[in-house]
Amino acid sequence: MDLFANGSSPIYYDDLSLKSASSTALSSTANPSELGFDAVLTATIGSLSPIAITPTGTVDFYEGLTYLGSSPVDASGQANIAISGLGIGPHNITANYSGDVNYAASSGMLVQTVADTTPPTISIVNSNQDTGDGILSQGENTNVDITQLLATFSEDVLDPIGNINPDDVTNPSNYSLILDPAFSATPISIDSIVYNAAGRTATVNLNGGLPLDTGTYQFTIQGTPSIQDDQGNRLDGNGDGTGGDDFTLDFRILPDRLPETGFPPGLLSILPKQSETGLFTDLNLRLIIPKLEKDLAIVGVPLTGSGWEINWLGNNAGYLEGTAFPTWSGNTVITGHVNLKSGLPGHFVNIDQLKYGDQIQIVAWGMVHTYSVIETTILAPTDPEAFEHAEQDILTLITCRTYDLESGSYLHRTMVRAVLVSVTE
Ligand SMILES: [Ca+2]
Ligand SMILES: [Ca+2]
Ligand SMILES: [Ca+2]
Ligand SMILES: [Ca+2]
Repeated sequence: MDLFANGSSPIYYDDLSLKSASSTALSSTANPSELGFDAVLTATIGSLSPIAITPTGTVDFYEGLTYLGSSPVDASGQANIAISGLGIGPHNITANYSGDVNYAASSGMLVQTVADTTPPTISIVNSNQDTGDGILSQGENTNVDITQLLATFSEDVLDPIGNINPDDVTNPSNYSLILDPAFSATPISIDSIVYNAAGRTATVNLNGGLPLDTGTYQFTIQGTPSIQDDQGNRLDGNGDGTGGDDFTLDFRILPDRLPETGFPPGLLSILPKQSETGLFTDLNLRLIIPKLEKDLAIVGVPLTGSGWEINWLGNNAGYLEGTAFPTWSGNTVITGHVNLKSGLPGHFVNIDQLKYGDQIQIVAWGMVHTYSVIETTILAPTDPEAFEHAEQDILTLITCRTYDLESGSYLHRTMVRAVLVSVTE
């Protein structure tokens, strides 16, 4: 007798009577599962037969009437399928076991629920103009003209019609840009937001379309009230997995030009009153140049909307805010006058005499950081080389050179670059 010659009904009935009954139990690795993540469904084929013969055959999986796929029953009597792309809510899943020589067919069911409990995060922020690498990084220093910031979210976020819903991605009050956050905390206008749902990117138009001035900025995207996904999960600004907090990004716009570090030689320069933001901070650090017999206090020169204000530097050496803090890794830029306002030479007048291997020291908190000169060069005032990024501890000294009577300014800058070679007590 050939039971399997065809699928006609009477033979199928005979077939059932000769096989053991099977059962199909369906389970899921995650139920509810998270939107966008796979859950693996397992159909386990069981038997009531006292003789345990491993079932063979295949299992077809359906979501409602939609075929999801098939999988062979393995040596442990199981068939698996990874399901992805299911929308939020409950889904009726059916597993149909084909049966085999020993076992009759059977089916199992499961309600797979998909939920979204993951809050959106900020994947990347870029600027327009672009800083050259497609990202405005945390703590980045740049001198490009920025009129837009572009925030990309990890998932699509709520964008109701209009811009006034407190949770709307296009509501300008969900964003802020603050100039000089530690001192004057001046808000920069957020003009409008354009949201691209496909790219999940909010383009934030700033400052009336004018490029941001030089200075230190903090950009914030609100987690409360919140930019949120369509399930009400609020922005996870700090990326710790829990929503409802702000995203912040600090960056600096540096000047295009190196600072003027000299007054006209031989003339007494009259200074305007020092501005409040231009006040220097005594950093309790000293700059020592043994070859030139210099031992100078280092003061901090704040970065303001008009660049670094160094007119009041006097007999000090000035650390330019925005470059690496002295003795920290990175490129530290320190400036000094070539000519003082009295018209007399300043302390940096002879730094062009420093040669390869000469030493420069920074004394900080009882430690002597010794740097060895690797390069002395003449730069144009707009040359960005002085501010080149460095991973290691680099010290860059700059001052002016070549006073031009006609324009009343210095035509060149002298740059001395040195690398850290030792730290001693
Ligand atoms: Ca979500
Ligand atoms: Ca960048
Ligand atoms: Ca909107
Ligand atoms: Ca968080």
